[in-house]
Amino acid sequence: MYNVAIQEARSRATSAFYVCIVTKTPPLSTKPLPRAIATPLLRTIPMLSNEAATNLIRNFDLKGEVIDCAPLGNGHIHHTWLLTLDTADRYVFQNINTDVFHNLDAMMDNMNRVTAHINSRRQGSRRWQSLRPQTDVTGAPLHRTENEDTWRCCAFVEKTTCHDRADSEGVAYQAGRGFGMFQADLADLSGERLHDTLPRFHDTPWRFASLEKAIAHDAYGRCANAQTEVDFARSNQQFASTLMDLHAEGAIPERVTHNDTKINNILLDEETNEPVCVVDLDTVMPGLSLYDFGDLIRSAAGSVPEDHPAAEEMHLCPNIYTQIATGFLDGADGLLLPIEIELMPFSAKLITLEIGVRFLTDYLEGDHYFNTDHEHHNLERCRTQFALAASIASQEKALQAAVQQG
Ligand code: GN1
Ligand code: MG
Repeated sequence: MYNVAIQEARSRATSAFYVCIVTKTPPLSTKPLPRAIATPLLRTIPMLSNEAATNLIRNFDLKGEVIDCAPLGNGHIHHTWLLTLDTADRYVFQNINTDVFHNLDAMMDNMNRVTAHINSRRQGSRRWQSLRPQTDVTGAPLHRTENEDTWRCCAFVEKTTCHDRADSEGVAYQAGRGFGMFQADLADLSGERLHDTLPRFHDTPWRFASLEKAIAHDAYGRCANAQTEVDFARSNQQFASTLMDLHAEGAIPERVTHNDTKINNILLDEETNEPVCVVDLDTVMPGLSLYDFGDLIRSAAGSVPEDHPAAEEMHLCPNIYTQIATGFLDGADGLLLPIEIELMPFSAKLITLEIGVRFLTDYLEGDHYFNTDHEHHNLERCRTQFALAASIASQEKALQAAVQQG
């Protein structure tokens, strides 16, 4: 009975998805976009004045004066700065997006437990470590300013780099290995189950249901721009629940996972590319390993960036896929079950589809969730994601074979 369920799910996950995504979906649109009829929210990176930066370091009780303050990274949710002090110490300050994260205590509780656990295992001269969150002058893990901004501070991890995509096979392997190590390290985290900081975060069927609501409301009159993408999403909806069903049937375990494993969320040693530290820990919570693996492929192994305006140039780079998968399995060190290993290519296309659906939903809802910097930014992102999902689907069998042979 159990095995039959797994077999059915496997065939749903592989051949059925494959057939549908490759042959039944309409071609992805490349036509130019008209202007929207309502004006949605366009958010730009706010400035951080010298005075505000100085107040921040005082409130986190850091010694010295700020000599440089620069925006850091490409996150879509928080705004992040790197502050350099005249002591030569550098700190990362993040202005937390409290529209997205409501339960800040839960978020910081998870983060403190996870970072302490990984740091407690640090051995000898190995650089592998976790973030070191600083408390503010009152001992609180976040600092709230007079104008209600919420800030977090961590020491910058020196002599590291991060990559927006895997620009070499070596980087791909090491990024995969680092995220695998992260899961392996957390496999024996003791104590209560971590908080669900963003409930239903990787509930793919719920993401599809949210898209349907956005289509029904069409509050910004944008649906007409996105009919091809809406059709594409709908034609792949039946596969959305595959991983969740397997989990519900007991075939895939819940673990402590990162849930936002973009390749730029891992810092690699600037000389050797060895993994050093996984960052952006707000979404660390109970989850499925395959969503972490899949999201790493989505962000790292595409031929062009997520924001690339010409979606037809997006495809999966199979050599990068193979390196990431090999690294992930090496880092996870036997943690993954055979069924999880088999579903690795499927998870990559599923999460790519899921994130595409989220971009499309946000586009239809007027760009209230992801930071955007031009009018059709979220639709462009959706198009690259759907093109990537289709490309993964077309290579799925070969990807499976490559990792199993390797
Ligand atoms: C967001 O903020 P950032 O870039 O780390 C989002 C992820 C998406 C990603 C798409 C909390 O991550 O889920 O995959 O954008 N994070 C949240 O690039 O929603
Ligand atoms: Mg993030």
